[in-house]
Amino acid sequence: MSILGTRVLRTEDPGFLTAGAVYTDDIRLAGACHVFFVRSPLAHARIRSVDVGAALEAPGVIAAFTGADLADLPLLAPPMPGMINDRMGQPLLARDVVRFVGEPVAVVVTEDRYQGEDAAELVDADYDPLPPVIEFADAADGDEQGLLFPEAGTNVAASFGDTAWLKADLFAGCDVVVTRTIVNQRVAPAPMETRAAAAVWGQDGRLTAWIPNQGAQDTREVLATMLGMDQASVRVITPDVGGAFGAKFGADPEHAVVCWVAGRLGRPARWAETRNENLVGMTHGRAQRQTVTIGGSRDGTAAAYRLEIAQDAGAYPRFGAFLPALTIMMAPGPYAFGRAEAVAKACVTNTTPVGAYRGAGRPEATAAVERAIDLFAAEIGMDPADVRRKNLLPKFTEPHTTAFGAVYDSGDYAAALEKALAAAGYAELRAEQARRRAAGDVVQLGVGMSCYVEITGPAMDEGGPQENATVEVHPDGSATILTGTSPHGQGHATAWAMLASEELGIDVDKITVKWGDTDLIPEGGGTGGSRSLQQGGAAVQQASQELIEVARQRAADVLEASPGDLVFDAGRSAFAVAGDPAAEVPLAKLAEPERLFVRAVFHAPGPTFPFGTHVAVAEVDTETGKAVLRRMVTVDDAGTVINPLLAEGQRHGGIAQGAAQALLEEVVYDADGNPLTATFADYAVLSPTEVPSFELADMATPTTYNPLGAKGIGEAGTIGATPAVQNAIIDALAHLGVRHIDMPATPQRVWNALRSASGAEPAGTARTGRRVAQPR
Ligand code: MCN
Repeated sequence: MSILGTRVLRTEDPGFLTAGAVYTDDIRLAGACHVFFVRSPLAHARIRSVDVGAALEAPGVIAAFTGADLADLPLLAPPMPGMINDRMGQPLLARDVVRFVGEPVAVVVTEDRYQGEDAAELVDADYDPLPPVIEFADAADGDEQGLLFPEAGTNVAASFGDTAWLKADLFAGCDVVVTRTIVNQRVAPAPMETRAAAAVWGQDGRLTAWIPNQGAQDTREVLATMLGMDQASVRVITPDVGGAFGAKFGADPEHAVVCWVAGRLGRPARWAETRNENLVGMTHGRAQRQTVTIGGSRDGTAAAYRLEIAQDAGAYPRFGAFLPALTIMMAPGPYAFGRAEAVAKACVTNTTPVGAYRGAGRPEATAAVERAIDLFAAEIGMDPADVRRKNLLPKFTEPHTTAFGAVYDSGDYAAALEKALAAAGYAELRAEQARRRAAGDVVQLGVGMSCYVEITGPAMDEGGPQENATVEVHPDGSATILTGTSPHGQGHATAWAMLASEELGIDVDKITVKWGDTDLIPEGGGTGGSRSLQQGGAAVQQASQELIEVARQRAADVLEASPGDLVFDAGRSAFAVAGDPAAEVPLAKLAEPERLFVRAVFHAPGPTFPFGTHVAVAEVDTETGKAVLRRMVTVDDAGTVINPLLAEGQRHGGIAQGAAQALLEEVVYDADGNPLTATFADYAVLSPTEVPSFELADMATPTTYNPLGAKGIGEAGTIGATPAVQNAIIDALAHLGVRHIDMPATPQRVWNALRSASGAEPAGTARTGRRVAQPR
């Protein structure tokens, strides 16, 4: 019986639950010093001087360095050169100007960790404040508000199309046209494990760095570039990683500084940031302002759709400046709009740089189009489910190319919608809603849905999506897998062992999976974009199958038979001669005297496009504005599922994070660029008490792009859940005239939306989650 598709328990967990994990901060290096960063308290200022003299006298201080000490090192270059303004690189420690609160300005290096924070207080940095540019609109208007990089002559980090290209007649012939600007707010990835590094230089001049990351090979490349080194002189090791959510891809300036300090002082160096540093120093996500326009006829046909994106890239362009490219690619989502267009501009502002956060660009696309569909439905007075039914692309089994150049591999969007609506009991929910509306209940019911299609496994490099794996069988009957992916909670050790076990007939618990050491595995694409199973898992399967063929030759010699006459019995993990089962040799025996291993590279024809529908049920208290998520029903079609337990875990985590954006989470700055959400007391991370148990319905439309039939599942939750929850909250108040509420739907925002809809003045402005006063 096949092990694939079964609920094998995570082999990672017994270790995590007993011996414990080994995170970067657990790496003990004899004689290590500790690095503490002095960070800018101002959002935008010219540095007059940084005096570390007093800090050097403090107890335990070994050294202190400023940007001047690192002046020879290259800047952290923006990604995607040519596409993103390359005159906006970040110095590893600020040199002349600081551009966001939290930007590293200096380091103090101490014998014990606790001494660093105290000594940092004694660093005397003198600044001349510059006008901060906090709002995107001000940034786009660079000349008047000021430029972050005067030498660049603009605050625009990247443009994707031009508003001049927008067609004047896009909505010609539409009976109804609705337009609205909506905010996809800035959020913090907030992994449980903050950023960290440990570094040591060998006698041979080679650097070894332990860094929590999503792909050691990419981290090595970025680190080597920042340090001006050859990649061959850098070894990156990935310890256990306590969550990453897109924000640990590559390396940050701090990681490079820790390595540099270790080299300069000739002794190992360690660093682990505080939660406060993490909330201001690690890249944030989302941060788009979107203007959607949708037009169509009163029968529910949406003929045309336009999306205009303003992307806040933060102080230094990172992956965030590129996010709109993915948003634009997925702009029309699963819909068959006759006409659609999208443009974007990414600008730098004096805020924390924006990077990838679970979904990276695709949740923003889904949020925009799903709000647009609901706005259109509300305008024509039609059930939002019916509007979706009318406009979804019909089922297709051959690849479908969109106007934005995406090639959707396979899809059946209407089936996902119907399945989710049936599982939710849609008709009953609407009946209950009608009852409460008629009764004028204080607590109203809302049903929100979102249909999505996303892209997983996009290739960022030339040569198309690919990944490598090495599978080795040992004489004792065990096996080892080396993978170029880099799990940090996704369960690859379990899934990759299942894939090899299926081919080799070796028990899962006898298979060890290794990743994240660039000396052991020099190449690899890491884990992001939900690429791992469809590319890395497919490589494991391919290597295992090729290993059986190598072993077949050896078995033929042992059994003195022709390879073609041999049958591999995976149940017994042995080769036998066809028709003579007594003549057999176990696979493990063929692993000596010569090692038995195969390295395979799997090339995919393209990325895959998972899809689904989320239905959220929310209750909203019309007196207090408090919204509570009551039910979350989802269909997430990721093709063939290898391990439902792992896939469901991914869905749960993603749905929770997606719902959190709709309900609570928001990074907030004041007008001077001071972060107001720099602790967990202020940044409202979701807890289990704010979400119901999730109801997951199954659907699997295999892809032909890999032999597993698998698409990605890692980000489905954050893509589908956010607009479903937002739509549900708005739907609860639709009969009272509410058409839109920006995220997060805090009580104050909801209450103000109700007041505006009834013609009353809104009270105050709600900018943050838990800190806003409850209306009385
Ligand atoms: N899987 C499956 N069948 C499928 C698809 C996936 O059984 N059809 C299983 C895979 O075997 C794997 C897991 O589900 O164990 C996720 O696989 P995949 O969809 O390929 O995604 P990745 O492993 O590439 O994970 C990346 C994705 C991203 S981009 C972010 S961000 C993210 C996420 O996964 N960050 C996470 N999930 C996270 N989970 C945790 N715990 N922590 C994070 O930081």
